Amino acid sequence: MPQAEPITLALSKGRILEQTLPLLAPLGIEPLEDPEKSRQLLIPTRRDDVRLIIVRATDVPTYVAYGGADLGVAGKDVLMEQGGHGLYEPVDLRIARCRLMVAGPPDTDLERRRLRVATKFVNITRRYFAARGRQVDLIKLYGSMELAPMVGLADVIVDLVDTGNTLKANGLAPLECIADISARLVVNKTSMKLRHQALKPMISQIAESVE
Ligand code: PRT
Ligand code: MG
Repeated sequence: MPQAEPITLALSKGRILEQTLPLLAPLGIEPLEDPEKSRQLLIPTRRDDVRLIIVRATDVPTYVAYGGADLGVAGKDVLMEQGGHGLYEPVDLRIARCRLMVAGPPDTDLERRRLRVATKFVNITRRYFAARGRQVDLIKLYGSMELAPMVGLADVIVDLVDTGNTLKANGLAPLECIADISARLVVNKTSMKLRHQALKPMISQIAESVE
């Protein structure tokens, strides 16, 4: 009998990988090479029915939604920003936790007209301020958001905050919390139907690892 395609799980390097592997170990899902060091992006595990793929954090929902992976781990920030279309989100893994915040110089008047907001989270930011009836000018950045207020590019930023050290080092303060963030297990909707027998127990076991 031909062996079924292995179940493919999409992860991103860094804190997601680091904090997800301990949740997978009890299921026997342990990479055969160090994904953090390997140049290979498709990594076999101790289970021959499961393999990992290593992609950019922001690409995880795309791989899973289009079936390039059956499962993945993505930050709630990424899912909120992109919309999470075509995905089930069955488990809050409670890892890679942080907060999505409005931050700026401590004396910032958030009610000022046409507040200039620099962020990579343009969709979340637009929705957040629109829901409060505040008109803002959005400036899309891809990184180093903390710099924008210091050089006058923006009044405030919307970014992820964990310890707050990055903000503080750049003379900024947290001003408002938009959302508490953690990583979620995401599942392709078609896989969930067609590979239910294999995926259902795996999802339950991962959920148990979280407890
Ligand atoms: O780094 P790269 O551009 O390749 O991708 P990425 O930044 O999307 O990946 P990664 O691994 O940095 O983040 C993956 C996910 O981890 C995010 O989508 C979040 O869900 C989650 N996460 C948790 C964080 C943080 N905590 C976090 N602190 N992501 C980023 N940060 C950054 C933040 O942007 C800021 O620059 O850390 C800095 C703030 O940290 P503190 O501790 O100084 O407040
Ligand atoms: Mg990063």
